[in-house]
Amino acid sequence: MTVNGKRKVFSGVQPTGNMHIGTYLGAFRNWVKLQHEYEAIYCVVDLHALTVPVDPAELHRNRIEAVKVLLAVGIDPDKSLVYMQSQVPQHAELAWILGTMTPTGVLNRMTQFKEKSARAGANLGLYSYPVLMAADILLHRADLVPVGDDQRQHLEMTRDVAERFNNRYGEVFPLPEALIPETAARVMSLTDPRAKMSKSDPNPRSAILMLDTADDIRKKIKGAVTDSEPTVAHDWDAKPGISNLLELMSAATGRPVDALVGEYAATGYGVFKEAVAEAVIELAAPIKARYGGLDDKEVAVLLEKGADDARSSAERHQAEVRAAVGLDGV
Ligand code: ATP
Ligand code: LTN
Repeated sequence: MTVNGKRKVFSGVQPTGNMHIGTYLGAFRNWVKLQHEYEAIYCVVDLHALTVPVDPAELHRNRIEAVKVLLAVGIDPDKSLVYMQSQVPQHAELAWILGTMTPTGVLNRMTQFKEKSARAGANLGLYSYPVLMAADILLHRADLVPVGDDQRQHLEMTRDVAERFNNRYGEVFPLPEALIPETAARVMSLTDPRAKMSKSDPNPRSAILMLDTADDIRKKIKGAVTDSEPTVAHDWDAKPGISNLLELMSAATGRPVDALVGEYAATGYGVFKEAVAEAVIELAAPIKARYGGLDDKEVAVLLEKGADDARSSAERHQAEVRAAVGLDGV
């Protein structure tokens, strides 16, 4: 949807703490770039965070932390609208309406639901998680959604539900496209390179956090699980650990994977890992510095305004949905 000649970008992040380098490279980096070309709306999806058991005080703290991380990576509140999902009730209202046109067969196939319910047990919120996500995106009539590779299936479902709505009620929603980076779209765990680097991994050595110290980063990368054959090569089947580090370094430095393989093929893993660590430290340093200078009170003021702006835009859009389905007025 074009507003003032600009297309819209929307994305969300769960306030679940432990923001890691995968989140940055897979998603936030694109968020920052896109805010210069698009009308940008970025949301801390705190209702989504309730789908697994969470301590209220911890959730409360993590919501502010998440916003501070967004500001630290370079989201500019003069360019982007930043707000908390729970402050805008239209998300939940639209999710209900979209839920009535989402077949349960589709939800049963969602990989993230299958994985998370196997770990934490199933609940209705976890099951309908992708419907709320579709509502987030469609509420704002977004054209583009920058996410990591793990969200691909949810984006496809969002397009399907938008099409189903449009076919039944008329053209209300543009069909949003996912924007997934070419490198580091799925940064893998340092302790198990066959699993995604994840906030919820209990092993602290599995993920490089954006606020880790240089020393932590060096230790974690030095200890990253790799194979015993010493050639640095990009081969996800035979060398997932080294392939992950190559992609991480490529994304951090902007140098192609091939060039890195050329330089480090014969140096052995030790030298290569040190180079990866230094590249990641350099990437994280300015983010950490900006984070340290942020003030919680200023962030709260920004969020008040963000919620006001998001609510008024959401209400305009939601009025159109209510009218389309026959829920306008009395
Ligand atoms: P996690 O699985 O780490 O607990 P999540 O993926 O459920 O977290 P968010 O932190 O909300 O939830 O994800 C924010 C964004 O970061 C999403 O677009 C997601 O695709 C992306 N992302 C998360 N982990 C990675 C990763 N390891 N590699 C690339 N992108 C990632
Ligand atoms: N499911 C996403 C978070 C999320 C999101 C969204 C991303 C919720 N709503 C809307 C993009 C657009 C995740 O787990 N990373």
